[in-house]
Amino acid sequence: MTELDFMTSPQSGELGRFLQQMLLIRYFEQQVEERYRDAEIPGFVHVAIGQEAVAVGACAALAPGDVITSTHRSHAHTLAKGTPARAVMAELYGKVEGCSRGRGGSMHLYDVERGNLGSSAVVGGALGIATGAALAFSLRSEPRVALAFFGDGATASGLFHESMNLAQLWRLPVVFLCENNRWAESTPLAQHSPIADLTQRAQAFGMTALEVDGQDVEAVYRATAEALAHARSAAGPVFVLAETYRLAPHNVGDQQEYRDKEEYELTRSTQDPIAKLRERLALSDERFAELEREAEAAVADAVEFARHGTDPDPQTLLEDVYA
Ligand SMILES: Cc1ncc(C[n+]2csc(CCOP(=O)(O)OP(=O)(O)O)c2C)c(N)n1
Ligand SMILES: [Mg+2]
Repeated sequence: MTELDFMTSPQSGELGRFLQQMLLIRYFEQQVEERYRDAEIPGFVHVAIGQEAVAVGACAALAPGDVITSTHRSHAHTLAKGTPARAVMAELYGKVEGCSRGRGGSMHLYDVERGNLGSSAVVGGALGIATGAALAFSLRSEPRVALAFFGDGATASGLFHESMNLAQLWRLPVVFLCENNRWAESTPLAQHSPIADLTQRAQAFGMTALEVDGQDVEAVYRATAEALAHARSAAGPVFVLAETYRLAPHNVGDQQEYRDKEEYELTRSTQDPIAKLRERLALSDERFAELEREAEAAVADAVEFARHGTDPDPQTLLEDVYA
């Protein structure tokens, strides 16, 4: 693994903002779980509870003009990239006011204006889109970077290897950010990857790799900033391996029969990125409760907005269909 110096730090006050964003995402996802169980939200829903620090730290490091792509577990990335909670919730409810105009749902969140080129339900499916965007930036000599979020399971997909290969060959400005929660649905890392150290995936292409504690939002911010600077300077793509934890079932409804219950409870009580940041900031109980109430209120507002949204007109069904 190539070491890069972590020189960039968030400015003072930023960590407090990170905490607010992480709390918003946590309350949003908990509410989504409940609304889904009450059959208000259709389709499949995957929450990123436990992985909030990766989304928030990485998106905070992006410059205006940079873009992201996401996965089936995309609410946190989309909120962290700046899409309002109302627009994300309305999308989950299938409403016209949603960020994908109600046509996508949970696994297809788009917000091109805010630099979100979309999430894909196909594991690894958006990696080619991020790489293609980076190729466009490179050909136009624009100082922009594309950042692709994906999971450890996606590193076994063909598109991952094709994207890594071309990105390195052509020195494209792309950051491949792997959220290693060591699970692909019910399959543990040891059963889907022949190597335990996923930075070796990058080494195979001669690509710079960084490893970071994905439960530490500041560390994620600094590592991503370093990776972005490297990619932006035309030095080539960077693979960032964020070690994280899925503190929730794979999708809402998954009973997690495959997971050791004691180990799961221990991980939940020791690896919560919000609890870690709260401790780091030494917030009083009153201040933390105030932040929780703010997040709760913003999510309640988003749910009410989504419930009163507009159902798409069936007449528009074929609009935006290209193939
Ligand atoms: C090409 C493809 N194969 C299988 C699936 C079914 N599937 C959905 S999520 C998932 C696991 C993905 O694991 P990972 O990439 O580590 O992401 P995580 O769920 O851990 O966030 C699988 C196999 C799919 N959606 N697409
Ligand atoms: Mg995974």
